[in-house]
Amino acid sequence: MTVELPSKEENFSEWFSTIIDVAEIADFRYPIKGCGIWLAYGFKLRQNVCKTMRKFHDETGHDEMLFPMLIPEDLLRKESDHIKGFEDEVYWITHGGLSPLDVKLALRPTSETVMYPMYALWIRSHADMPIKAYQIVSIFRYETKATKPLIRVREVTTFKEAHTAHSTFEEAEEQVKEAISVYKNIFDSLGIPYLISRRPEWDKFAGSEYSLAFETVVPDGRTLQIGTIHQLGQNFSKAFNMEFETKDGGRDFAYQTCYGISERSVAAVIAAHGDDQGLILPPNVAPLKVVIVPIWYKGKEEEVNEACEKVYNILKESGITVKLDDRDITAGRKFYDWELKGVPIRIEIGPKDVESGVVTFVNRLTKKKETYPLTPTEKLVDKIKEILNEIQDDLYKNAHRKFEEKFLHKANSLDEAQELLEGRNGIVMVPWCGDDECGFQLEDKLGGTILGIPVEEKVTLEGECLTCGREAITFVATSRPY
Ligand code: P5A
Ligand code: ZN
Repeated sequence: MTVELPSKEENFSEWFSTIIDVAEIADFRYPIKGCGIWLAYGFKLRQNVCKTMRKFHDETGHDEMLFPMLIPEDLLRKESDHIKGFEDEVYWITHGGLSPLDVKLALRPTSETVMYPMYALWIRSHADMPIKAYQIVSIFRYETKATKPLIRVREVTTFKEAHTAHSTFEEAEEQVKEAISVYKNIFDSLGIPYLISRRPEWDKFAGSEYSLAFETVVPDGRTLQIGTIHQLGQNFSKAFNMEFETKDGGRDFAYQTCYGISERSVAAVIAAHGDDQGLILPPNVAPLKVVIVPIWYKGKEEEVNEACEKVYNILKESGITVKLDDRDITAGRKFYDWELKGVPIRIEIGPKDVESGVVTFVNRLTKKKETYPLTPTEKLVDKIKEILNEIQDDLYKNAHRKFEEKFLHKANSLDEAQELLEGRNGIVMVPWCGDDECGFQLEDKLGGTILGIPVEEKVTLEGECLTCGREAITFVATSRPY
């Protein structure tokens, strides 16, 4: 059965839910809201995104570890701002079998309070630092806003959280910078455009000194926060008694940072690159880079199959993930399926190709068809790698062009800003005096959210605070977020 996809540009939300289902990414019919199943194809995509996260963390000296999922109530309550921020989102375990537990156990909503008591045991002197650990695990948040597959879930199954400890504040500041560059590398290799901003005071991570957020924009013009980085200062280290001997023999508490990314990053890949025929997956993370479809004609099946198998083996040996689709259904149906699943290159081989010693490529992004000689095989492999690189680059460029041209705006008046947000135009920068109260009023008037002060965007400043009319000290990014 084939389905007509909703238009991605005109009805993104519908398109997204449909594609998750028909491209076999995930199934969210499980009877607990916000909990879903990664299907085989989606799981492979997720694994590849995790691989990308691991690569950039590992190569900057982060160590992958694994900590418990349960938090005793007293530990979760140790840092007072932290628990205030998470209180309404925690799932509690109250019983072991039929017996009530002496101490309630929380399912981790994030792992600061799991990891830091252990850090306190590990850190005796400045020489024990830095600690740079991460894990990719499930966390649980009883989200009150409407849940949405991969975007807002209650079991976050792909929570990459990194937690660091340092002997000076300056080192922790350097770590924030490294985290920014790790996250840039991750999102860049997924081809996802982003704006980095410093969250306003009232919206920083519970227990942090300040928070930075990466935001992307999906086709309906709403922003999606795809990652955050937090300077924790000494808030947790004091609460967890992470005291150490300094270089000059004194005592101090560790300086910390943490940063996280979830399956929203997979949602962002899907949102950034698909079209009305389905997904278009960046070759860097596509579960299959190439699919081979035999074009059978009566009496010519054998030679077509032979050529298909030959190409399949050549690609497999050269390390390109490839599938030979020999299902007994029409070739047209196969084209449809693999377009839906976003496989970057389709190779078609029919009797005519066999006769002329060529294969036919179809590029999923440009839909361009091209033939290329089957031999010498090294050249064929090089050609395929070249097309994969082209697709990777084009996806990056297209997504970034669209982001910059369509979704980044500046407004100097309330009307202008309102109109832009109303029209679902992504991120709108407006002048702001820096006062919290003005910020709240601005959010009310705009019917939007202040994301924060852009960290790297160079916006020249002219204008008055849209709420109070005083001279603005900065531009803030505003949007309608998911
Ligand atoms: C940083 C890692 C933290 O929890 N503690 C450890 C810090 N930050 S955060 O901003 O609360 O979460 C990090 C990112 O996780 C994604 N995320 C979610 N994704 C899907 N469903 C959810 N319910 C959910 N909650 C958070 C966001 O991308 C967020 O930026
Ligand atoms: Zn103001």
